[in-house]
Amino acid sequence: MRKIYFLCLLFLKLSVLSYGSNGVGYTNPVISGFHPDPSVCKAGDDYYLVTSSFEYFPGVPIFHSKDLVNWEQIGHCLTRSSQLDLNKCRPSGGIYAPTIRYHDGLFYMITTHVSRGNFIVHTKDPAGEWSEPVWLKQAGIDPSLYFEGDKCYFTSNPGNMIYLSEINPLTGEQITGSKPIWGGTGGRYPEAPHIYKKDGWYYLMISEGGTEYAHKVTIARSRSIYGPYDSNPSNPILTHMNAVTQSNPIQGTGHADLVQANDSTWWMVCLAFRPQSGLHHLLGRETFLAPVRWDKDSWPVVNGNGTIDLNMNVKTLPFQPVKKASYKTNFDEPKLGFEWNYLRNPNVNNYSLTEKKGFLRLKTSTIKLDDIDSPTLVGRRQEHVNFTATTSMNLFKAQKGDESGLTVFLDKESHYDILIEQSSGGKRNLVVRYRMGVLSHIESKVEIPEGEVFLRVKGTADYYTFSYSVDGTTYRAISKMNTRYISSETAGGFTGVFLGLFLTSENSQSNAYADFDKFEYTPEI
Ligand code: 6LW
Repeated sequence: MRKIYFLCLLFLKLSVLSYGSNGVGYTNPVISGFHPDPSVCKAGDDYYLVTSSFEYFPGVPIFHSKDLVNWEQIGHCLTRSSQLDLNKCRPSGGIYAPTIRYHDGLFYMITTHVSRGNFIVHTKDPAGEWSEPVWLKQAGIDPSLYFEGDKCYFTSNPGNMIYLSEINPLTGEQITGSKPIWGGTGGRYPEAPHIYKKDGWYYLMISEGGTEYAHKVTIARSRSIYGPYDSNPSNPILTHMNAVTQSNPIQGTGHADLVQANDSTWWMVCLAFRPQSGLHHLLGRETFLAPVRWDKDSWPVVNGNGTIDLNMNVKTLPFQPVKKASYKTNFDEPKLGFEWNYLRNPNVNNYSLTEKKGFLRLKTSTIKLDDIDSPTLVGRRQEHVNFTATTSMNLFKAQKGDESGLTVFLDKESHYDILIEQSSGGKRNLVVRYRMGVLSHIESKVEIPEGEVFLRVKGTADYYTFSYSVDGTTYRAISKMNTRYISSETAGGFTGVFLGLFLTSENSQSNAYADFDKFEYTPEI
């Protein structure tokens, strides 16, 4: 009896430890690394969040949480080429700004393929497969859905106004004409519209100012969904464009979505970036969280004063920890984790986890990292400013012109590579190479013996340092490059840095393959 009593006590204690009742304070960003344009919805006790994926495949990562702070990726909404065709997709083209909503037992995800238009997919199981897309007539980016009764309203921004129409979300049919409803408060690029209803008001929240330093969130309301919408006299409700936040490590706050939690508190998710090395950011735009209250005139107030911080000293929902994506893999699982992505639609025959157990085998193609195509490349996001990533690999059946290694990749014109290159006479070189715009530069080249080699990149705010080892213990640093040249400010675009494993060949007859034994990403927080 005594034993049972103690076991019960222990169980109770463990439950309290892992499902902490405190829930006070959290750290922003809540999803780090390139995860922009967050949208969130609630289904029962569960919260789901999606972000943009541009030219990467699968498309639209989806996360689950019970407390809005701790998020676990549970899959992607667009996993099949029939849903997402990224053929010849330019860097930062492809999938922009998804919205997720839950209505009547179904999850809907609406997004833009920037070269094709807006579409919706739906599912009963957000961690499972989503439907084939239905395409919509109304143009403009940043589509959103608002459900009321049996009606579904669709907003997007064709031009400098937010437009509204009624649609059938299962067929894509547009039921009413597109009506302009609000143009914001005068900031450029009025976008990211979402409609919510509270206490008889329709609230239309948008972003303005562009995704850089002038980014802001504004809101208007109306008694009718079609307007006229009156602007909140206290707009913007979130921005870091003013003097008060000029030293804040978070900048560019905008593109937000609201959700009301189970305990009736309101929360906002938004994107922002964290400048490093002067005013350069590397991790793309990330997902942040802020509490929202409603003031006496029924307007939302974000985190007390319309700004957010890295350390948020606010009461949260009770924490429920989640399984975090692994930072280390020995490639002995049957599948790669959701954190691994391809560039455009991959040729799946070029990737295998089964041909040699415990290894990721890459097979060659003549498509280069610099092509608008899908090279043999699989990577994961750089999620921390300070990190070390190490992989061990070997190259087989290689001929002159075959090369394989680790790339620090922003886009086809902005990447730093550490690789093994096969040269003539059966020789092998370890090379560090930079691609910056039209410039391509070989920084180091050293001859190395055949066999396994360990490649390492260490990132800090200012530099990526490249080193290698032939025994896995002693590393030789051979090159150091500024982070800023592959930052969003220098290179442009909407994405963030990926760490990718690749293999390419000059020769279409090459049968080369590379076996990667492990990939270890160690954040330094
Ligand atoms: C997105 C727009 C934006 O469509 O950037 O910052 C665009 N906001 O809303 C691409 O992420």
